[in-house]
Amino acid sequence: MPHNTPGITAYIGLGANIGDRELNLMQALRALDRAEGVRVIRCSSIYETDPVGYPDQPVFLNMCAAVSTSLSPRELLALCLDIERLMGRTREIRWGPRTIDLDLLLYDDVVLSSPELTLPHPRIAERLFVLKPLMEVLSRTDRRFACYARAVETMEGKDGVRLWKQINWRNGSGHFAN
Ligand code: GSY
Repeated sequence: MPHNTPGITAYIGLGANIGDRELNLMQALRALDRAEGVRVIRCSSIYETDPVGYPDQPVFLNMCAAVSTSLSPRELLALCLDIERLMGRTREIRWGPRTIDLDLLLYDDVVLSSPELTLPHPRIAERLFVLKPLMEVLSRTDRRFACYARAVETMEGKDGVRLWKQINWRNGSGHFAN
């Protein structure tokens, strides 16, 4: 997608808890940014987070990216699944460890519920490991901003989500600077 093409803004949550977790996140971001019809426009900090759902597994690194896209929600979901597959993600245990996880959290104002995709992602407001990084990149004009900010406030003080590293995504260049 050319850099000046206006696109829909979507938000993707990334997580990894196997192998070189930071490298996995960076590779997934680059794969998103290089894909036809997608540009990464903002990246959150990286958080180290205790596992939720299946506690007996390594701690995660989680972050969130805002992307501008000309893909449809289903095309963007398919891209996320392709990147997971290419990066060797397997799904042996439902809530289990993974080299990379890409969750389509929000796609513009779209609300939909189908067997393969629900938007907004149904568990955003219950998961501090999603909300904390999301609030760093979510547009302040987004109509859900205040609601998610309140959800973070109610969960603040709970352990399990620690700032790990700040990164600086140079818009469109695909490079990071610290
Ligand atoms: O839904 C994403 C995969 N996942 C995670 C995660 O990314 N981070 C943490 N902390 N716990 C998780 N449990 C699952 S499932």
